[in-house]
Formats: sequence, structure tokens, C-alpha cells
Amino acid sequence: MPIRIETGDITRARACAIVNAANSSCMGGGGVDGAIHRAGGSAILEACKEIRRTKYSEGLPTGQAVATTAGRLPAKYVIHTVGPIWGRCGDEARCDALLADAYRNSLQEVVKLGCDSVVFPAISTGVYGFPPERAARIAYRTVSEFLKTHPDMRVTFIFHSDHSRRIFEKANGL
Ligand code: AR6
Repeated sequence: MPIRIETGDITRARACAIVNAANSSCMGGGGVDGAIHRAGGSAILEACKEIRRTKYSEGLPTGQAVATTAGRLPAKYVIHTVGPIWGRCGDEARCDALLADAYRNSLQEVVKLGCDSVVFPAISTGVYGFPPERAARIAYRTVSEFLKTHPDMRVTFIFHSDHSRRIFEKANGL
């Protein structure tokens, strides 16, 4: 299935799963994370707390992903992943690899949940400062690679502004 690209608010997306650009605490924050927790309600935070009590007591490592309920959101699940903080990965290649991990591990969670659709925000390109063109190429390449083995998955990238969307499209020659 071809990758879809949209402008809008991820909290309104009607997909089986949406991905949250979280931080390792998994306890919420600003940007997409704040919007998802606000719109989804306390069920998401409760599920995150349970994850912190059990599987990830030290916090969710960068590049990993974990699923929770989506609470009141139209989606069924939220996949929380932690993108790299640009400039804090040791070197740039490591940052690239960690961003690809965040996409790949999120997609793996989506498959485990039995979902056939997922919507991604532009992970790490806000507060975490990853250069948007560079992030765009990594995101598109990682998802395209995944779709070779999962051709029926419907993957959408959603951007908060037409400006960010155009950066993504241009970076990928779309
Ligand atoms: N729908 C779609 N995209 C959005 C939305 C939305 N509702 N809101 C923002 N964006 P960011 P990061 C875009 O900062 O860089 C949080 O505090 C935004 O324009 O949300 O991975 C977390 O708790 C940008 O392009 O995520 C972490 O501490 C993109 O989503 C930290 O920020 C990602 O921006 C994670 O930083």
C-alpha cells in the first residue's frame, strides 16, 4: 500500500494505532505527547505508569516502543516511542540509527497488536531538534523498507503544518 502523507492533528486520526513521540519517562510532556495525553485522557497515563512499574522501570530507552490503550482517542492504541535528541547521541550516525529504530520498533508493535493501519508524527523534529530533512529521509526509508514485507499495512505520516509536510515531501522527492 502506498504511504499516505497528511497535514493535521494526530489525535484526530482514525487509525488502529497512532505513534507518540514520547520521552523515556513515558509520563507525558509537550508537543505531540502533550496533545495525545490531553485528548486521550487519564487511561493512557495509567497504562504508562503500569509499564514503568513493570517492563520499563528504568524508563523507555531511546529507539524502543511500547503500546497502550488510546483512551478516548478515535485510534485503538497509542505506540509510545522515544526518538533521539539531536546532538546527544554521541555522533550523527548513531542519531540516525536510533531514529530508524524508533520507527522500526513502533511498526513491530503495530504488527504485534494485529493492526492494519498506523499514523506517525515527525518523531524527534520538534523539541528534540533533529534536522527535519534528515529525519524525513530516515522515516520514509525505514517505513518503505518495512512495507516490502508488510504490503497491506496502511502507514500515514501526519504533519502539524503544510510547511513541515512540504519539507518531508521535498526531502524524499515526492
Ligand atoms: N499532531 C501532529 N503533529 C504534531 C502535533 C499534533 N497534535 N503536535 C506537534 N506535532 P515534538 P520530539 C509535530 O516536540 O521532537 C515532548 O515534550 C511537531 O510540529 O512533539 O520527538 C515529549 O514529551 C513536530 O514536527 O516531539 C518529549 O519530551 C513533531 O510533531 C519531547 O517532546 C514532533 O515534535 C519529544 O520531542
